[in-house]
Amino acid sequence: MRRLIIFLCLFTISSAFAQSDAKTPAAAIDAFMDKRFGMFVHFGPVTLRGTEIGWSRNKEVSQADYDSLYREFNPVLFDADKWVKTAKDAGMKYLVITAKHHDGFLLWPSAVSAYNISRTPFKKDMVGLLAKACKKQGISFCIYMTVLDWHDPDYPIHSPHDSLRNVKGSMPRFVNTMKSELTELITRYKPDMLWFDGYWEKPWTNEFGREIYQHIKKLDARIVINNRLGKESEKLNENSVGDFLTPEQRIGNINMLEPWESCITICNQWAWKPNDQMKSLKECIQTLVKTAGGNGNLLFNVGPMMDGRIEQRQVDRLNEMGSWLKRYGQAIYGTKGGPYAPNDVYAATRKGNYIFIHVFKQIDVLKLPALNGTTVKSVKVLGGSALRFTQADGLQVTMPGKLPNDNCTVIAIQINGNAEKLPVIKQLQ
Ligand code: FHN
Repeated sequence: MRRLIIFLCLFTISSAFAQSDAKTPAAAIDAFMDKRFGMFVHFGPVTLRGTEIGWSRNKEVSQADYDSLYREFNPVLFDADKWVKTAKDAGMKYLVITAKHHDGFLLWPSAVSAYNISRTPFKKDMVGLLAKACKKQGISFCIYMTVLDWHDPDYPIHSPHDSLRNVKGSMPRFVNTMKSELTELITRYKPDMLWFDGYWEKPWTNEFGREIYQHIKKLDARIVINNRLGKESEKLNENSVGDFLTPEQRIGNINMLEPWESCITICNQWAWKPNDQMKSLKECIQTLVKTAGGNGNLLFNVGPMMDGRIEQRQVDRLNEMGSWLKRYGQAIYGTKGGPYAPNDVYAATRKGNYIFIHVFKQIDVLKLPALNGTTVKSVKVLGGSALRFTQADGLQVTMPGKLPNDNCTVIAIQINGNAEKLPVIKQLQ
């Protein structure tokens, strides 16, 4: 028995070190925030209908039809290496896969719950293949897991759309199942981050959230966890559970104190939708820049098609973002937001003794509020030529006649001190 306890302790410690280079949970959160840009993937049998994952069950798609889609689910063109390469080429540093969404279907061969990918014609362990591909290509592997499950009879809501909202269930049994599924995911696939969702429904409580949080931290103390295990969604405090805030489909406000990540779709729907409207390159780049300018990360969502491929137009758009990041990425990765809050003309990031101004529009003179006690030593287009500037009553920079990049051009301002210590200035241009 003594040997078993020693082994289990050593296993837990080694598995924690194996999962992240970070030495402490706080360092793991800092490392996560330095990544700035990740790929969100919403995928499952619902792609056979092209409707929204989870939400279209018992609505656009009958419950019986939706729950039998797994029998046809066979994304034969799924290639984990290609998904991960698409993320990498886009300049994304982490990938989050919906291993279990509200419809309860598991994208891994679980021994805990039978409603899983091993029972489909596809059969393969999609979560495992993505974990392996991420490790091979140096992308951080992360998992999305819902805390509500409209398919599980133990969960007391079987459909958000009708009277099946308060039926007999057993939350203690449901939470135990969730713990067992999480143990499988953590011990098999060693995710760096867990992205929970579904906290808003009545059966879920902060107490369940804290129970799950502790369960995860016992298995791997360095796993970063979002704030959706708890009911408090707007701030990190004694009523919240998790390590970072998660504004959704919007760019979060500048926040230098609490880690945060905006999750936003490249199209409109989270899961694949035929002919869905896709965001322009300008909107994609400026969304990323304004998020980083607010000191946050952007988790940008794609919904792969039923055959397992990500639509080429989405791959191409992400590639264009990657090209922009190849030129200006040093002004995004590992930076802090500010000191100027994002506005319609520019956003700002900073690192060491540099302030990066991400300019969205063609202007003659860039006017920046004074940074008390700071002297500007040089100003240039990042990767380009020096620019003339004056420092009377703030900073005025004479901009190039034509911006090198119409979507967003970065100006690098070298100062005489540490830019990361400057207070945030919320004054608009
Ligand atoms: O209901 C989900 C939705 O399907 C999607 O997964 C988003 C992603 O953050 N979260 C929930 C809506 O708030």
